[in-house]
Amino acid sequence: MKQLFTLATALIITGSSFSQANLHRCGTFDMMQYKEQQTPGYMARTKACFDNAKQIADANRINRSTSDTIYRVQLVFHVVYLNAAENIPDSVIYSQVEVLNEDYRRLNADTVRTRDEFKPVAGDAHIEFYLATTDPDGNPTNGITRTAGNGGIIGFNPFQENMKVEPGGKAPWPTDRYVNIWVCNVLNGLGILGYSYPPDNAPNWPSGSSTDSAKQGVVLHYPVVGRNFSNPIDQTVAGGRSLTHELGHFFGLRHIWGDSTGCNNDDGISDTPYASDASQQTCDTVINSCPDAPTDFNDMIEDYMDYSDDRCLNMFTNEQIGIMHAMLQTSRAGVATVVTGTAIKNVENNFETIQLFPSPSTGIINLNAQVKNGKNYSYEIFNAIGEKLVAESNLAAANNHRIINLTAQPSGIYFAKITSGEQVVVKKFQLTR
Ligand SMILES: [Ca+2]
Ligand SMILES: [Ca+2]
Ligand SMILES: [Zn+2]
Repeated sequence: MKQLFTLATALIITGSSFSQANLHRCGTFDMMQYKEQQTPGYMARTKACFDNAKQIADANRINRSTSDTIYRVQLVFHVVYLNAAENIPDSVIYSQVEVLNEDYRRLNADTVRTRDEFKPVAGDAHIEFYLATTDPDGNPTNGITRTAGNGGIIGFNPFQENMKVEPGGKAPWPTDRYVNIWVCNVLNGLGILGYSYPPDNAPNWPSGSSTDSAKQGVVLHYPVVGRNFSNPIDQTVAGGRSLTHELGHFFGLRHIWGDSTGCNNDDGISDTPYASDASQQTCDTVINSCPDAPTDFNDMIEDYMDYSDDRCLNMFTNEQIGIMHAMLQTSRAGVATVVTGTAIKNVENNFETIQLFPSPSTGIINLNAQVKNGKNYSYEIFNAIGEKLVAESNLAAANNHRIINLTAQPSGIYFAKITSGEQVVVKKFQLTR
């Protein structure tokens, strides 16, 4: 793997334009090597955490296939922008959450492209994601923060991590409860699409030995968030799967080739075949870079922890899922709510559209809610300190336009919480007098 400083320096000196050849899908391992230089022992700690999770995963293996346990993970996106294009709209973030829920529940349409030899090990990860609806102070939120940042003239530096520090960046919400995802321009032109922190606080290590908790989370280069982004870097990374990959790291997974070239190292997972290197944005189904025994499989380019084109990534393996579950029971336990029984599927999809306008408003707000399948819905309006001002329940789907009168309320930030079935959508708006 290329050393990041070399890559960055070369690009800055030559002024290379951003092209597919320069895409560096993931900076997680580069970041880990840098951490090791700064704090010797970091890599060993990460490995100890992985080994612990592996033991738990192996012990859980018998029950996993029949388990109804769902891990519901709360996310907050911090958009830290230097210009209007980088201040990506809410709709792109919603599409990103949809991609995650499809990929981590194996509801993605392209599971049909998983090759037959890998279907027996491809699994539903039973992990679901939602945008936080309550902020750290207990107030309603739409799970998205926006900060006019200062990343210098070339964007935010993954080593200084200035996107995570105020002023200029956005400090995290408590990293033991929220998965923080910073969206920013990651060193303009460098080509790093994202990076993540793997869990490193193995239970047998003394407290305080883990990495700075204020850094835990994922950083994404703004054009790879979600799908159908109006100005993608490249179609190979336009499917929203950079975050599927980075959250895999956040839950303890390694790259399937084991992060150094050759066939003598692997990812610690036996149901991913050996691979000598990353597939590098290809969809090459013929490549077989290393021998496996007893069956010699082709490289698993479908696996989210490879560097393939977004259009051919479509699976996690059962052992990878076991590691993620073990991390969600230990190092990452705080970010998930465990739900048992009936799985909550497709929670994003009850609403066709929700519009709340205008914002800012002088007090008359329009709510348009198009609900699918004739379901009822309700809405509640809160002020910035979480006081409920207006609530209406059990509105019929046909009753899809409401006028909400807030002319008696002072100027400020308000939230509308709109609910249908299991789905809750929170919208923020402003009153100005
Ligand atoms: Ca393997
Ligand atoms: Ca092979
Ligand atoms: Zn990676």
